[in-house]
Amino acid sequence: MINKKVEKALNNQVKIEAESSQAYLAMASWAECNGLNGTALFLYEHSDEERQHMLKLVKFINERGGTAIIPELNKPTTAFKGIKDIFTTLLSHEVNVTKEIHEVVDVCLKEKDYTTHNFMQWYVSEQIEEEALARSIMDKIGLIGNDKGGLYLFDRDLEKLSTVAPANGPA
Ligand code: OFO
Repeated sequence: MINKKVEKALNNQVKIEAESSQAYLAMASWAECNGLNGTALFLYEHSDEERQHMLKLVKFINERGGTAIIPELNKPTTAFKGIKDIFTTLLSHEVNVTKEIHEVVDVCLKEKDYTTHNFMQWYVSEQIEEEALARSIMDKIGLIGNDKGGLYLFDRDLEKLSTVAPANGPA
């Protein structure tokens, strides 16, 4: 049977991942409505990834004899000033998620739950990648400044970064 404190920490993380998915979905929709189709595609895909992160936790909790709680979610921000605003929000969100992941790892260690600790290492690595990606996008945005042509190219670049073909729409 899964340790109760670990179960609680994992369920808290379920909510965080679900809220990440909603936050990026709101950003994707905003980008789509504002003619930034590459950015929208990238963010729709990112939203799907966060849902996968959530599902992985739900299944793990249940498989370990715990009960996953499907939570009520806070409403995400839906209005943005532009891509800089979006990706600044995204980066600070990811930094915060990393802190939360580390909290879960901390509970695992305190409770000597090495199985969950091992499971959580996937999330630790994933956060390194997500933060690095968000920082590299912020660097590009810094280079663009107010250049409209640069924004066009940036949007196209993000489309290329997405694995889903634009013609098919997000999976
Ligand atoms: Fe789930 O990795 Fe971002 O938040």
